[in-house]
Amino acid sequence: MKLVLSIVQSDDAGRLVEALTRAGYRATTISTTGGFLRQGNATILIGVEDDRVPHVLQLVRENCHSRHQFVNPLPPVMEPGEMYLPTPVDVHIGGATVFVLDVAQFAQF
Ligand code: 2BA
Repeated sequence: MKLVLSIVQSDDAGRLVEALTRAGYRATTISTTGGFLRQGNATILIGVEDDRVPHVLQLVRENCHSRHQFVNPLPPVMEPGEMYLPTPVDVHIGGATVFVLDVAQFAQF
């Protein structure tokens, strides 16, 4: 058994979980925050048999889309009287960041 851990953008999470559930998979969504942008995203945990992993990854690929976002970089340390004009930076956010982990044991009580 594998645990597919997918970090996706919040806007895609609902559609992905719906597609997974419709296809008969079980999923858990955790609200998470990206370390770089400090913005909300979603981490979706999907426990599946090994041979189902390619199909789960296909559903993730189909339902999660990359986007561009402009962010203001952190201001530098300034001397009194200096002025800082922030220039927004274009950040490309991937559709999904996926980790596939081996499951040592699965139990439900
Ligand atoms: P964030 O950490 O908020 O990163 C959002 C996007 O910012 C990243 O998109 C990447 O394009 C950019 N970025 C991140 N760190 C950067 C840096 N040091 N310099 C320049 N640009 C940077 P993605 O790579 O698609 O990542 C989307 C989200 O997936 C991340 O949100 C984070 O929550 C998660 N993630 C990505 N790689 C990860 C990893 N190796 N381990 C754990 N979580 C990861």
